[in-house]
Amino acid sequence: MRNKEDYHLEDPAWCRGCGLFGVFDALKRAAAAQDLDPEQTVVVTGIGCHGRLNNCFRAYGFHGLHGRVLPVATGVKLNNPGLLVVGVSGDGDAYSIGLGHFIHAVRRNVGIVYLVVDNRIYGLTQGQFSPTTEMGFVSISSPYGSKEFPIDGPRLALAAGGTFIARGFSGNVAHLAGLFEKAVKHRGFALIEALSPCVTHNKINTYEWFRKNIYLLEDDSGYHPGDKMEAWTRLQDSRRIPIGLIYQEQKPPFEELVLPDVHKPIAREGLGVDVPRLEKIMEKFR
Ligand SMILES: Cc1ncc(C[n+]2csc(CCOP(=O)(O)OP(=O)(O)O)c2C)c(N)n1
Ligand code: SF4
Repeated sequence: MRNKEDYHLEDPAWCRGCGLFGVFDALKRAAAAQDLDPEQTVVVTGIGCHGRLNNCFRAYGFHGLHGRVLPVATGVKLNNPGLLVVGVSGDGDAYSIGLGHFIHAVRRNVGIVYLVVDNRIYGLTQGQFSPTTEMGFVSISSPYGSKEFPIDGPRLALAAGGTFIARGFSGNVAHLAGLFEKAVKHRGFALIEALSPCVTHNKINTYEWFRKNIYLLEDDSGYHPGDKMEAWTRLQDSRRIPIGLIYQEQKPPFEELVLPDVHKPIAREGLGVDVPRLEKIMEKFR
């Protein structure tokens, strides 16, 4: 049985007090609680402060291009569906440059866990506003205050047919770890958005701010994550941010639908792969 420290490769180089420490801790706790095998786990990260997780969390890792976590993670899962594939993005990585991939991975229900660390800012590039930044926020790229209405990842995921939609807070590590454990057990695409302060570039959405504005869905005994309309209503409430498992349903994962086709004959003529022609094309790139 592994313990939390077995997943600790090295100390991360984040700013002191960054919410990413809480995210890292939650990942280690959840991995230890489930005794995850690092050799059967792949963490795919994008470009951003969150991307440093590959350096410090023990598992196979792929630190890819900005915004391209989900195509890589999908490719890994389809090639080796037995692996636990965890994608990690920032709010810029996921909802700005990576937004198209996000919607399609959600609707396809690819069997991966997707952790979006939402600090409502571009951290690595020194504090430009992001798609989740609040209207009016003053930053180096919005000196007169942002004029854009922010988007909400869980709301987008629900509209796109998401099957596991959760939100945690890096200031509540035990709760975030619990969400990660549930996500690992889910069959299909599991989104966890982790609200996470960037203490260096976002002086508005601090630990105190999040604590004041979030509430735990688990505290509400009348809330059931299977009720889509109720999930939608909670996500629409702009005064309070729900934390917890927001919505879950069962649908077949993409890989279970796609992979059996590999062994089937192709029904219509002309749709098969012309291998000699393909090899000729590939030869040009060698
Ligand atoms: C194609 C491309 N466009 C832009 C960049 C510059 N860039 C690097 S990280 C980043 C945003 C980082 O913000 P986020 O994804 O929210 O991650 P954080 O640093 O906050 O964890 C940008 C715009 C890049 N590396 N590649
Ligand atoms: S810049 Fe912000 S997100 Fe990046 S390590 Fe520092 S506090 Fe964390």
